[in-house]
Amino acid sequence: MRSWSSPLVPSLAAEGLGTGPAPVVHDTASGAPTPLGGEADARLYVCGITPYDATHLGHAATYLTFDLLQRAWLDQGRGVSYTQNVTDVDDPLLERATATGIDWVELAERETQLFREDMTALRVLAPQNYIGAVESIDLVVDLVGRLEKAGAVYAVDGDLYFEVHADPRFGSVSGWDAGTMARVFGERGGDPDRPGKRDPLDCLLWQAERPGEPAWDSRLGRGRPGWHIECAAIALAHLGTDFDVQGGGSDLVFPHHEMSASEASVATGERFARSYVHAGMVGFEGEKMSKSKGNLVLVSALRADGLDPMAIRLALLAHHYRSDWEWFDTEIITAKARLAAWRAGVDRTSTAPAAPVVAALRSALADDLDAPAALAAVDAWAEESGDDPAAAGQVRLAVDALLGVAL
Ligand code: 5CA
Ligand code: ZN
Repeated sequence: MRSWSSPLVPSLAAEGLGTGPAPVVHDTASGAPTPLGGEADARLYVCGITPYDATHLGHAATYLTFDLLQRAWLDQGRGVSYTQNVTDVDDPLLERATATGIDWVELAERETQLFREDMTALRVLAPQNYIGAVESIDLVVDLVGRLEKAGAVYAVDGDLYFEVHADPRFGSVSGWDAGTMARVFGERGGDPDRPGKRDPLDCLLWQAERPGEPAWDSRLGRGRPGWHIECAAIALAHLGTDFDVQGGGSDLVFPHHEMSASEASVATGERFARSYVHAGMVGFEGEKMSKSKGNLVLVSALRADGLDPMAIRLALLAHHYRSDWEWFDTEIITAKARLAAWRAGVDRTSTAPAAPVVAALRSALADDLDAPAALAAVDAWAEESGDDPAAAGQVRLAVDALLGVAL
């Protein structure tokens, strides 16, 4: 699938500003701060959208989290290999298509294109591999074959299930107990009560064709892929095993990331991802912002209102990625004022020196992607006066490279 075009990331090293440290982030699986070091290119997989509605601020906040992580890696002088999927066939998409009378392929294409435009406007770094579920069906079928060889697959009325306990480490991503898993599994697309399953948590790998739904011919019979195996197959094919980070919003910790990790490690005998990084949930008016609740604040709507995408970016960065937070329309007023203050700051002919603010930005990012601390450092610099004629240009570059904000 076509990706979008990434903004250029200036090299601070090339400007004589040195390099940054390896980022340390909170890993959901271990529950501990984890240094994401290494010499080779960092490999990142982030779960992409299910394109049945436009990008809301919660999605944008999640993708910005991994944009910051990549900027920290790039500032170290490390390359990044980034893969993101598009769940372009799944129940919610098909249900929305039926409810609105739009062809599901057309709906997916339209919303994916809008997402690309939103990401471009927000200057979010693009994945090199932007991969749809539909174009990955062969990969899914192959991976199910490997699970069959491992003896971890069984059928219920023609649908194929993954036996989660084939993975001795099942449960290690979320760390949840069986009762919590069973409850949340049912709430998030799972089918714990389906008769014929060996374990309530076993998850669907391949769903046999249902009347009126799209299906593909395969060795597994005519049908379509389950959700978790989609991300396992795409990540393994484009990044390999033992990649650095599996990312997404915290609603994906269980079952999605738990299941993908187990499927991939049973199929390959190797670890799926080294670390699991999750962004908090963004709410609006007291509830999680979600398509089904209809309380979305859309990036495209804010853009259509003439709001500077850099102000939207700053409004999102004002919250730490791990916190759950609520959007209030007043956030945008604060963000516009901040953007104006920063722009006035870099337009001055002489300012306070750049080195301390660059160091503060780097240490804030390296410390679990602490964007609010990074913003505070730039706020302070923009208020301070000084007689350095070169600093404004350097701060402009650092804000671009590390925070992705074009001043
Ligand atoms: N296609 C799947 C992942 S494979 C999916 O969850 N799609 S989604 O469109 O529902 O969400 C896209 C991304 O945004 C996911 O990483 C999800 O965790 C994140 N996300 C969804 N809602 C919110 C929210 N309210 N706040 C923050 N992030 C969110
Ligand atoms: Zn996913």
